[in-house]
Amino acid sequence: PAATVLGYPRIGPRRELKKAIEAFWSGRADAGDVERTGAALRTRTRTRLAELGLPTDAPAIPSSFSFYDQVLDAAVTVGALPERFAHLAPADGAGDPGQSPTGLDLAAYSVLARGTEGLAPLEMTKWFDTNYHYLVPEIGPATPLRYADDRVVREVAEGLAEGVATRPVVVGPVTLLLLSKTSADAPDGFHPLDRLDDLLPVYARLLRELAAAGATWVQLDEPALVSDLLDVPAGQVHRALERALAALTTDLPADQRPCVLVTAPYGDVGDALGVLAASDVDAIGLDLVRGAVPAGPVAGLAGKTVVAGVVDGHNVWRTDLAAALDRLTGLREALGPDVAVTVSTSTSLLHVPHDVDDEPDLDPTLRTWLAFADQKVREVVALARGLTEGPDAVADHLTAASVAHGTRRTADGVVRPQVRDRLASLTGDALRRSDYPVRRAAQEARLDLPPLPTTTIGSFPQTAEIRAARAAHARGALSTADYEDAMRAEIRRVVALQEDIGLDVVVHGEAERNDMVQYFAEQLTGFAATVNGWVQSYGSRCVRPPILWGDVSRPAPMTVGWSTYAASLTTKPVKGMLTGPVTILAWSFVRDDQPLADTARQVALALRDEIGDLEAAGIAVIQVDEPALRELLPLRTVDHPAYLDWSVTAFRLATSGVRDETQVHTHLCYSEFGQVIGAIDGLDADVTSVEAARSRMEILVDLADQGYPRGIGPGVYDIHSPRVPSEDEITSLLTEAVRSVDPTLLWVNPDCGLKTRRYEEVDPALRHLVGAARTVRATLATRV
Ligand code: THG
Ligand code: ZN
Repeated sequence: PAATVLGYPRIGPRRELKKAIEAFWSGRADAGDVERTGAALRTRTRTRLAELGLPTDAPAIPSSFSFYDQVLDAAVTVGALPERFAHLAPADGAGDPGQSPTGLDLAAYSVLARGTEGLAPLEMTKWFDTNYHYLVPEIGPATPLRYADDRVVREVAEGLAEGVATRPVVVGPVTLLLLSKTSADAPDGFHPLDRLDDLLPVYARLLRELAAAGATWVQLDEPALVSDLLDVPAGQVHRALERALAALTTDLPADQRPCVLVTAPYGDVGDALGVLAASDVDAIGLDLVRGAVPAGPVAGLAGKTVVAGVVDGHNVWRTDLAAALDRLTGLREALGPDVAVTVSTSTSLLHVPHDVDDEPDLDPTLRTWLAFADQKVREVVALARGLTEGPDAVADHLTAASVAHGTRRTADGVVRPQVRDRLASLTGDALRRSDYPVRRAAQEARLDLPPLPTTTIGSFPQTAEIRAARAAHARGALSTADYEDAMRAEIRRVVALQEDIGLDVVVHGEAERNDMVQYFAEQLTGFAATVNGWVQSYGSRCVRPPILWGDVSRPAPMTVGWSTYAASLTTKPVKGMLTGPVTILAWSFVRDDQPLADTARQVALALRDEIGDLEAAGIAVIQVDEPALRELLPLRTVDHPAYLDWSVTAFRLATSGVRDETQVHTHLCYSEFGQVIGAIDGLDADVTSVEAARSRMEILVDLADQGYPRGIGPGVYDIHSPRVPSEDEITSLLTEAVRSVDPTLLWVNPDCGLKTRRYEEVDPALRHLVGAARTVRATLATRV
């Protein structure tokens, strides 16, 4: 076909899938209800994509549904159940040749994703540089690999029965293995990629089954090709890719397999393009938003199709269609007449909301600058027509897009001279505080904390009452005064609880925050909020990223009232809580008309103002969270120095305006710190808390090895699990910690915010944490 998209949102325009599956988990619905909701959403997707202009007789419409996650689905399709879940596998001989395996039922599938009492779920981690999270398959030498679930095949048949030829989308074999972790029982030196030769026959079988069901194309997503961050050298990845593609194309009779499209979304395909071109695949999907258009002919491409991802699947801006058409024409010329070009999105549309026209409250001008999933489908259709019939055939589309881009360049608020002038007038001094020893002495004198001070990361449980009050306020059923009263009552409760538990540095608990980015976006200029703009973050959980469209400034204080109210209730230091510039960018749809670094500096300056006001109001400890510092790390190592430079600069710009005696904390989530450990030092925060409970404090060894000189709070309570750690357990973690870190630099805290936990867990866990700190403190005293 001339146009396609690599994938479409699965959650539904009103989060129908989320509601259905959560109803199933809570026992309010049965699996049949969820299956019916899934089927209805798939029908809607096919119909909608056809209405938007994708043909129904060519495989332009992707079949990219999932109840939870596409990586989990691929693992389930190939039967890769970790040993601890083996009892969930259907024992009916499924997977025998000729028999169609029915795979896991929804309950078993949910157990892999969510675990049960005593059975840990698959780990979850970031999907490339997005705010989507996938489940990490576990593969060892003995993990079963067999064709075990025909759901993808049934969905092809389902489409055909409704008259729509779809292109099933499956995570490719190389990416599946590269994203898997080695199962715990594997011998040293084993890597999941060692199982490639066992996996390929399973994919080959899947391809044969798809062909038999009527699929003429299949899409294998291989985003691992664009990343240097996976632990296998590129040469080895390319050899694996060669073998995989040979097994799935060359070695299969053409009448027994669909045509194969291999995609490389999220970045520049780099040298892997040569491997793809030299193989017998039928089509190659390139991300031309992040990656470059090949400069000239590529050996081996003749006779193949390049699926040109010129429409950004990962952001919400309307495409400059004339510019995109120029790139497409350039691509066609570079590749020559023997290579077909299909117009597409750079990535799946999973990362954007469904439909701009479903946003009643958006500013009408801003709306014309945007394209959500449905609008992007129309864009690829128009571009495809422009490419085949010439620009005149789509002149209206090109004009409308360029008019929108024109108004965007000059609209009020896109450029705010005051913001630009202030940034331009800053000098290097704005990024520097006094030397740490000087600050440390001033802070110790002011705060007078015991050794191993205890604190939390900031948020306390968001109870049903808090959510209900926020919802009532949003729909006008609760006045602002009453809402604020309710929040103050919550703060009183949370502060009293912390005093009772004996925490040394207390927080106000963040009851008033819906989300750690949305809350700030609502109060800064340059951001817009959506009503229905939900995007899947993991499983049934969604976020509504704000749209950062203009220059950012802070009209009024955002958090000072809540923090000072908390401070008025206690004699202990209260920690002010802010979200850092990198995280605000990472979890928003960010303007694409200037470098991220410039946008980050604007956000940083607004935060600097807030921090100044908190300090002036007497708040002595201020935490600026950067949980997404690792998330925005570029997938290519050559891009790391520039990223680490601007991200660290933004954080320092936000935090360096305070006096010596004001203590700046930061918090970073997610365990793989290797690549950002230098940045942690560069942030120059007085205290850094990190996730460490699950990795037994490994990061402390790394930080100690590089002589990290400032305060560090390794999380000693894993808040991602409902389990309450015992006091002994925390004591043992802390005892380990004081061995690798100077105890005078050590803080004691959970490893992340508590908002997703319940008080029944948090209350005892924090008491154990304080008890453990006291125990280890006593051993330090006797040692001195
Ligand atoms: N905020 C944003 N992005 C994030 C996180 C966040 N990305 C990483 C991590 N945290 C993802 N975790 C979550 C955890 C919970 C939810 C979403 C992402 C969640 N969402 C509610 C839901 O789907 O029901 C909706 C929340 C709401 O009502 O606003 O629970 O913290 N931006
Ligand atoms: Zn965290």
